[in-house]
Amino acid sequence: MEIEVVEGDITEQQVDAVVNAANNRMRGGSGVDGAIHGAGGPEVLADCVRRFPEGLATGDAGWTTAGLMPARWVIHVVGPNRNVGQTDRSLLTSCYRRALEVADEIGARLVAFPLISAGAYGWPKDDAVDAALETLRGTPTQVETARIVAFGRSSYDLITERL
Ligand code: AR6
Repeated sequence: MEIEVVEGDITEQQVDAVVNAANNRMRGGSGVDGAIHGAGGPEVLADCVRRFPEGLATGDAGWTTAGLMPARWVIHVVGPNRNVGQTDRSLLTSCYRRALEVADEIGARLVAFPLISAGAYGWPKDDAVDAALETLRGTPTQVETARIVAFGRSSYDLITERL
């Protein structure tokens, strides 16, 4: 699998699936989650309610429609929230591994990822990048390209430096 980095907004990516940094309730939020629900429109939330009536566990992944976005699917993951003491790194790497498994289930070959847990959930950015890169590299998958979408120049520089 190829790993590429772009600077931009994940909702605008012309990919098969975009990964959402969601929360356990799976009913929207701020950051990437807010942007995805905003750009995808109400179909995304309706599909979340339909497919995830009980929400989603931390470290797990599941898909919905991408609604009005150029992508076909959203793969929602729930990263660990450092701000409430969820410091278990395997919950973060699990998000990337499970996202690739879900991508394989739906047949997505080009998948865009944000830096899971690196915003509201307070994971240190350099380790969030390392966790992403090592898990994307180490997980067998049919996904051909993982595109990490850096939100801003400093994130882009950090990711390319560690790639
Ligand atoms: N495109 C790409 N990356 C983005 C975008 C965007 N449009 N917007 C923000 N980022 P966060 P988390 C970057 O907070 O830490 C929500 O309320 C951002 O700069 O979106 O996993 C959810 O509902 C950061 O580097 O996700 C949850 O409650 C990274 O994406 C909670 O926040 C992740 O930031 C999840 O927190």
